Amino acid sequence: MNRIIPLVILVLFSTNGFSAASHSQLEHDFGKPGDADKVSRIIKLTQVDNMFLPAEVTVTEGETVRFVVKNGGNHKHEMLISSMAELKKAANMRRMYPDKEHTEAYLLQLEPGEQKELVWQFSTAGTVDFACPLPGHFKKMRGKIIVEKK
Ligand SMILES: [Cu+2]
Repeated sequence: MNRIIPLVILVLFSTNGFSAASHSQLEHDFGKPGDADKVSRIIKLTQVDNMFLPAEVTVTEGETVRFVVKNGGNHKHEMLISSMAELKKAANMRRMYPDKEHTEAYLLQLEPGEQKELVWQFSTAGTVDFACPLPGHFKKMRGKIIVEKK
């Protein structure tokens, strides 16, 4: 457990110096890819056209959760976890470069009917946003992850 703290500090400091970093190096102060063996909870989310159900979930600081996301709609959807500022950037990128590949660790891309999983560890208490950044979806298709203090 003790090894986690220096890692988090390292991530916090390293992201501060790279505010103009490339698209694949978005801020990670909301956490990091989690260890599947440490998952304490499964959170199921369903995507419809164009909403997340539920649109608000609560986790605890330090907790590793497995998101099981199902696209129950008739259109392609994504789920991207980040700050609202970064989500807006991502949505703009998709509008400007619709054919660009996106491979962030905290991104899921789902065809209609598809289900995918994302294991994530939330490092800091606060609020983390998520959204489908696809054009025409982004304004409505948003949600919040409340990270409660331990
Ligand atoms: Cu969508």
